[in-house]
Amino acid sequence: MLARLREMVPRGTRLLILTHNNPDPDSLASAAALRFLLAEIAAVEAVLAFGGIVGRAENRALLRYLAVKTQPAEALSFDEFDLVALVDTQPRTGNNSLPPDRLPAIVIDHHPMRRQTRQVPLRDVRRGYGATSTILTEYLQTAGMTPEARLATALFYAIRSETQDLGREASRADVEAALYLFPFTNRRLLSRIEYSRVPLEYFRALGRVLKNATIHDGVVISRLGELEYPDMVAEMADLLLRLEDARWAVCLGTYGDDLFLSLRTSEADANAGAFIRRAVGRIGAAGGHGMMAGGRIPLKDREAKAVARLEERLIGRFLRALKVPPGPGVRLVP
Ligand SMILES: [Mn+2]
Repeated sequence: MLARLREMVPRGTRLLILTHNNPDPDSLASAAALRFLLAEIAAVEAVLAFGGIVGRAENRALLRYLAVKTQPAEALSFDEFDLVALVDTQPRTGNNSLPPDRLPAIVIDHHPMRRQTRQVPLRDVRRGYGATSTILTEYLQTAGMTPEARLATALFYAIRSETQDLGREASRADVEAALYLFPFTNRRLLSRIEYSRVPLEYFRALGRVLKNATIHDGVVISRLGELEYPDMVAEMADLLLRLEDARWAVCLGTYGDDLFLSLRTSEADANAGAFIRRAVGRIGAAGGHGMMAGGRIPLKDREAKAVARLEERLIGRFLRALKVPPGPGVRLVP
């Protein structure tokens, strides 16, 4: 892979590294690592970009400490770049800002392989891996490059958070990458990321999440209303899945002109990604892994009633697919 990267990205290449929209630690750390690697092996200064925003306090802290410049994908002119690399996402997934007519030159990811990815000249898609950051860590190791503290900290935090401390969908490779990185991390930074301060709005949103949550035979569902940031649905689904005996957690909320949804399950043999893609169907874009998945549906009608109808339809589909009888459920917080 390293030899092919060198070949594909000669000195002077104008390279764009794109993560998925509203990036999480795994995609941000992976992008930073790829940039670092290419600067070292090819003297190429790639541009990092993503669509949407980084909302979650931990992720904002990570990006701040990582100290890499990023650009909003919305403001990019893709013609200015010779090559595009996608990390932690793939073409035509609907969760990145790559124009649909543009084929990336490089894809590094750990989600199931998409059809269009097979046409990508340099692709490294490892479905069995818990994090894309693990793949990048292996590249650094193979290249004999020691990651400096901030990058090592970001990669380490990314692997840990993406796999819930190496417990969710983590492979042997993820454990090995985390062990390799740990001595190079800055523990003070790590702690500051993990225990980052949150804005007042966070607690207000949390209050709404808990108030709106209902339990349906092991399935916890919450409608969050208007989101402070899109990935809040994922953060809250993780939280709700901590309920004893919860098998699934589903969170929905709107941000801008889209409805975002997130799905989490405690069942290791489930296929949350396939499940959410079936539920969303053609009205939006969705995908994920075995135990975690997400989706986005463009709203045709932003009116509260229309949104509520759409949410109810989706929740109905989830409950039917999980063979849970319909009904109002039991309130999480009476
Ligand atoms: Mn990932």
